[in-house]
Amino acid sequence: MTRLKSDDISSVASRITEYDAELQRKTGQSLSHIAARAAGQDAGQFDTKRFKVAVVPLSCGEGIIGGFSEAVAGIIAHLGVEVFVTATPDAAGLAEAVERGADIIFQADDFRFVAVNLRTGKTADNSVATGRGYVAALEAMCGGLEGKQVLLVGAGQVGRSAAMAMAARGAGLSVFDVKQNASYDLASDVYLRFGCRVTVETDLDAALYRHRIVFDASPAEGFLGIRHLTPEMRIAAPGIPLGIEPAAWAQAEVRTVHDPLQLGVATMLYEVGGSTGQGGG
Ligand code: PYL
Repeated sequence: MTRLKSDDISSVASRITEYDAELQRKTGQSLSHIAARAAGQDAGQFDTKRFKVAVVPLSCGEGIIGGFSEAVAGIIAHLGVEVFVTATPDAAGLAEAVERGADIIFQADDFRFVAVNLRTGKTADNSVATGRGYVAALEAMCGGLEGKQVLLVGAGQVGRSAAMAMAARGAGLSVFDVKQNASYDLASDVYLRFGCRVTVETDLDAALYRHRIVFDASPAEGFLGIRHLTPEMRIAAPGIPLGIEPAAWAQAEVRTVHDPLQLGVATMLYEVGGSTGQGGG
């Protein structure tokens, strides 16, 4: 998992309204609707007033990322839920969150970013939620994924979550990973769970010419260029850094969903806040 930098997230809270408007232009749906659907919830049934959320900074490992907790809180506030960042980090922050009446806690160390519902015990993992959230956004952007062929780049935690969510929606999958056995492992897991065959790609450049829908769940930079772009291409790109080369971004942006935290955090909130539906790692 690539570690975010302060610069990646410095404008997330201040630009969240513009971000949501852009998302609606690209997908026809708002962040709350996409995240609710990704979490198996009905946005209309989700009572945002029921919850108080605490974001607790963690100083372990490489330490606190400036602005990270505030970015997470900004996304949650935008969704209409009461939220605060604890004044203290770590164990003191956990105690502060509980003492101030938090129902749900968000916290991230260098290995996992999780949400925990203290009332129900439900948990959500950012990698799993990000895969699901981006699939819901891609589905909205493409008018459905049933019977459509998608090239998944990256068979890591996010890519795996996305593969399962796309297979569940009836999409045809091709997968490329620099570690070929990761592709074959994912292909066999998808076949075991859904009975559908996944094509393992070994030449990424050639695969990009043959696919109109791309899910970039890799930390690779700039592998998708202008030469690959076509007017009907649709791209979901949770991967940081962006897999689309800078020269292609101007042309690709209108058909690409890409953000450092928004879709994943929103989906986590609906997963742990929801009454039914799946959550967890
Ligand atoms: C959750 C993000 C998404 C992509 N990479 C993940 C990452 O950067 N993880 C590290 C998060 C560290 C947060 C730090 C803090 O500010 O509380 N412990």
